Order: sequence, then structure tokens, then C-alpha cells
Amino acid sequence: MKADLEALRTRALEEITVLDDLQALEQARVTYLGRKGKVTEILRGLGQASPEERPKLGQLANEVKQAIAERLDERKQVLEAREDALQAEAAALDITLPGRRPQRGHLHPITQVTEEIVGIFQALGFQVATGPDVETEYYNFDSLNTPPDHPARDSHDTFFVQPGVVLRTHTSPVQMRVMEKVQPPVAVVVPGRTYRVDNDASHSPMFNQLEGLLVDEGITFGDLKGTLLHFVQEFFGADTKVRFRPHFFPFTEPSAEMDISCSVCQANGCRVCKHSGWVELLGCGMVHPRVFGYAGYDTEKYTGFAFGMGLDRLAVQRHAINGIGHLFENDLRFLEQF
Ligand code: 2U9
Repeated sequence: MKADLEALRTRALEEITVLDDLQALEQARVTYLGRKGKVTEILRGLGQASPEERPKLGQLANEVKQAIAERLDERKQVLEAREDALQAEAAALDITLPGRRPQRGHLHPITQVTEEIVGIFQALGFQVATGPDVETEYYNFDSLNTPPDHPARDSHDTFFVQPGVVLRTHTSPVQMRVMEKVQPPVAVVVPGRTYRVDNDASHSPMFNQLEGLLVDEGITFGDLKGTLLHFVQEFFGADTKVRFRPHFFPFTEPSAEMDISCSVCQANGCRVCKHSGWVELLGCGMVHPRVFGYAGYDTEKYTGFAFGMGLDRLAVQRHAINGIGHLFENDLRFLEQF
């Protein structure tokens, strides 16, 4: 029996030393030290040994058990360390891999155009003003000398939110609100969203405008022409020419539309300018005295000019985009081109 125990110890220690995974190690623990294990199996024969031998055999059995348990623990530590190392290696970063290039966004083409134009006017001393998209009929129409029966006030042209309240059809109400608050001199530009019941390839129900207003003593149509000429030469190039055609707006008198020489064909004639060499860019005029009346300005003392332009059409022209709708679809394949 002593020989059996010693043989078992030798075999177990050898076997455990070469075990290669933690599961097999646990299996070995059960096989040798478990309740139905090999050491227990040998000890079952203890009853046949002589009374003097029994304690010695018992002690030997304990030593064998302890030796096996120690070897199992040693081996477990080795295998666990190896497993940890493998896991650490698998999780490690390969710092030699080339980096992924992050996709860079950019401002929307409308925002780019807006910022550029605003910048040109800021350099001249104009300030930026903004106001609400939802306006009262008073600020959007009445205070701008647009009579109650004016066709623009029809529900076929203007979005009514509720009686007396509309989605602004131009940013002009913002200038009206500015004038109510401050006395001249006033020089503001107002970029913003505007709305009209209109929806086809060249019209969107929501569009972007930029308007300007300058009021002071002695402001003339000459100031208007000089300012707008400076603007288009900064924006479209130094050799850009302008021409003014008489027009009508309720809020300006006299009023005009301003054309610029076609920047696409250098005024030689192309599809964009319909072979005329000129493209319409904006509306403008001298602020109507009645509008000053609503603002509480002294019409004997002050005069002023105002202008307004559609930024979407401008962006479309600048980038030769086919259709205004693309600007609002937010299709990245389109937007990424700018
Ligand atoms: C106040 C007084 C006068 C703003 C003006 C225009 C002419 C104009 C259109 C251009 C194309 C709007 O986007 S568009 O449809 N605008 O032609 N706007 S003068 O006149 C004002 C504004 C505010 C207090």
C-alpha cells in the first residue's frame, strides 16, 4: 500500500507538471483528490493493514495529498499567468497601423455664402440683426406699407399660422423691429429664413434671404449704388458691372432691381444670362417715408436705402447647381461637393 501511494505520488506529480490547460487541471484535481479519487481509493484498503502500520500509512497518504495539491496550485498559477499574457497580447493596440482619416464636415453652401456676404457688409460697418420666423401681419406687411388687399397677403402666397400671424415672407420685419428700438444712424444686414407658398424646381417654400438697411441724414440713391457696386465687386470680382432697372416695392420709393454682368460668361452671353450678358441679383430702393412713419423716424431729417436678395439663387448661380431643391435635401453626396 505504501508502494501504491508512492507510485501514485510520482505519477500524479509528473502528469500534473505537463498539463496544459486549466480545465484539464481541474479534472486532475478531481481524479486524484476528489471524494471518489485515487488517493481515497487506496485508503480504502487501510483496514487490512496492521494497527502499527495504519498511522504511518495515514500520514503518508496525507503527505501525498498535500504534495499533489501543491503541485496542482503551482501549475494553476503558471497556466493562469500564461492565459493572462495571451489575453493582454490579443487586446494590445498595434501602434504601427496607419490611422483612419476622420471624415471632415464643412458648412452648408448657403451658410458659406451667407457668411461671406455678411463679412463684406460688416467690413463697411453694418451690424447683423436677426428676428423671429413667425411674425405678425403688422411687422411683415402693414408696417412695411403693404396694404390689406395686396396680392402677397393672399393665403396662396403667404403661410398663415393663425389670423394675424404668418411665416415671414421676407426678413424686412427685422429691420422694422430694429428701427423701433434705435434712432439713426442705422446700418444692419439681416440674413434669415423666409417662407412663401411656392414649390417647384426654382422655388422652395422655405428660402434664405439677406436684406440690408442704412438710414442716416443725407443718404441718397448714389450711396445705395456705391454700396451695392462695392458688394458685388468683392463677391463676384472687381470687373463686375451693375445696372439698375426701375421697379416697384411697397416699402421703397423709388425702387429698382439690380442686374450684374454675367460672371459665368464674362457678359459674352450664355444660358445662365439667357444671352443678354446680365443677370438679376437683387431688389432695392429708398425707404418709403410711410415706413419711417411706422418706425417713428423724422422723415424731414432722415433718408435711407434698403435692399434684399435671395441667397439660395445666389448660391445656385455661384456653384452652377441645377435646381434650388438640392440645397435643402441634405443629401451628403450633393453637399460634399462644396
Ligand atoms: C424696411 C424697409 C425697406 C427691403 C427690400 C427688396 C427690395 C427685394 C427681394 C429680393 C428677392 C426678396 O428674396 S427676394 O424675393 N427683396 O427686392 N427688399 S427692398 O426693403 C426694406 C426692408 C425693410 C424697414
